[in-house]
Amino acid sequence: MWPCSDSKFASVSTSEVMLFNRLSRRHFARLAGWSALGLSTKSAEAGQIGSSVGDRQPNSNPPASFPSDFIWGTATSAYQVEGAVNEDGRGPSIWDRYAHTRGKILDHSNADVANDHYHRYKEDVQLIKAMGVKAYRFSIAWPRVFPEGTGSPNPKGLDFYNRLLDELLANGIEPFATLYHWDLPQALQDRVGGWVSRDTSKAFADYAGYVAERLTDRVKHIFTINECSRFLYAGYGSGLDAPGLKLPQPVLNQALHNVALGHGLAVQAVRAHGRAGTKVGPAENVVVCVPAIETAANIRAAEIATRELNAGYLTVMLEGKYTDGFLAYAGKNAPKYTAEDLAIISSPIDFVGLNVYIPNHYIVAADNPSGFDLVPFPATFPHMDSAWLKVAPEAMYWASRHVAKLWDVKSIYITENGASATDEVAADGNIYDVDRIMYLRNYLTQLQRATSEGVPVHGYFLWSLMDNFEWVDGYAKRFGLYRVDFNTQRRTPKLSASFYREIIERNIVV
Ligand code: PNW
Repeated sequence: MWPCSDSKFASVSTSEVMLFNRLSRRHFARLAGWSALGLSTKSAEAGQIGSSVGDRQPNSNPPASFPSDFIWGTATSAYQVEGAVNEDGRGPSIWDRYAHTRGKILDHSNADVANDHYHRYKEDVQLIKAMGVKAYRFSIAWPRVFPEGTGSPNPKGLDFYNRLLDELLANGIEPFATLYHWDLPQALQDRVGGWVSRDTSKAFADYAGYVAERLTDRVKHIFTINECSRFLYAGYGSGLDAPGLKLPQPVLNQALHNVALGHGLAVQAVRAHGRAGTKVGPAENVVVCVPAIETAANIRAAEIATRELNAGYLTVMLEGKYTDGFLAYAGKNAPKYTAEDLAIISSPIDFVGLNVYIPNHYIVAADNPSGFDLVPFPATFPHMDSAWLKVAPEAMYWASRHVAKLWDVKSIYITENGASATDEVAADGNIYDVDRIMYLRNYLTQLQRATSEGVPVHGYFLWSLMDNFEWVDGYAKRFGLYRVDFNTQRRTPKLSASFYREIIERNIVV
């Protein structure tokens, strides 16, 4: 940990001096990055001290790298950043309706304007480039492309993504597109009940095929659906997210099946209509099961738990069947389906995208029929600015390792990881989000642990490029590498933007 081999014998005061120097050196090393990102350097210069103690590199062993072809990315989604909800023929989505319903959004906001990314995308591409980020995961708004959900396409809506793609590629940034990030056309909700009907699964496939045919000359990686489990349970079960329904369990389970079916049909549509070689897969918020203590028995129990607790999503997509545990638990409320449905749902995919933020459960082995127990979370478990966002870096390691091992997955992308923080603006105008940096540093260390063991994680998308509309939290929770002033639309890089830039440049955790 300390720079010198004899450091463990050093007095506390010497250690403190060394640490101060080390921080100071790193601070200055970052200056190039800061100015490139437009950050103020005045306060940093004022902190300079002269000493030879800190001239050594912090670590005499070469730091552990990520694979040389590792893809460093960042992510957003259409409804959260685009704004321009009434422009160029876009139809309304369930989130427009929901955000405009009194009392649904914490700060009474909506995403009519959001980050105005629809008009400022060129500026935003430069924000990506300034960090040296190599790939950008964005989502396509279904209601821009098919304002009614089905029927006549709206070429002007698709044109926005043509412009965005051209701008990304002109700047050397690889586009990764998500087809569904929760903004269902309101017309489909009104006409058929949204995901309660398999008509929506079929409509999704038609939209997927239409997009694939027109964009896969430039987009080589497509994610079907973002976080099936989250939007389904929150939107149709608890009623917390759009469309705000609290459906009975059998209907909810059928909707769950329809979402998985929609994923499979979309995979097939991308294969049928996209250019040869287009890669496609889901972006799922895998239920992360962490062994409470890393014993062989607990690790095995956590694997069993992972398979069972993801039964409706990743497990059925990757195995082509619902687990016995899932069917027994659902009982008479289980979804109705055919063998053909299961074959569609498990259509071969090219990679698995994982959104990893939290440990959903700590697991211990148990002498019971399931083979595992869930350990309760103590009230003191630390979290970031969102109450749900528990800080447990090892979730990153276990999520990717379990998925690779359980289903022999050959390619994984971490499609989201990031943190909300309060992001106060300091007197010098900078945002010193060292709490977000702490979160990221530790999660990335665990990701490096995974890649160094051969877990095939090929890329990482940091959520998010910039602060944006955080669903029911409105603009009250900030996840960005860039701060956004939603009154002026000014974007300001946070310290974490410099941190990420440094990581990408050196391909190690810094
Ligand atoms: C993801 N949880 O949502 C979404 O894909 C993003 O659109 C969103 O902005 C981001 O994470 C941050 O919230 C999640 O409760 C929402 O575990 C909630 C949870 C996980 C992901």
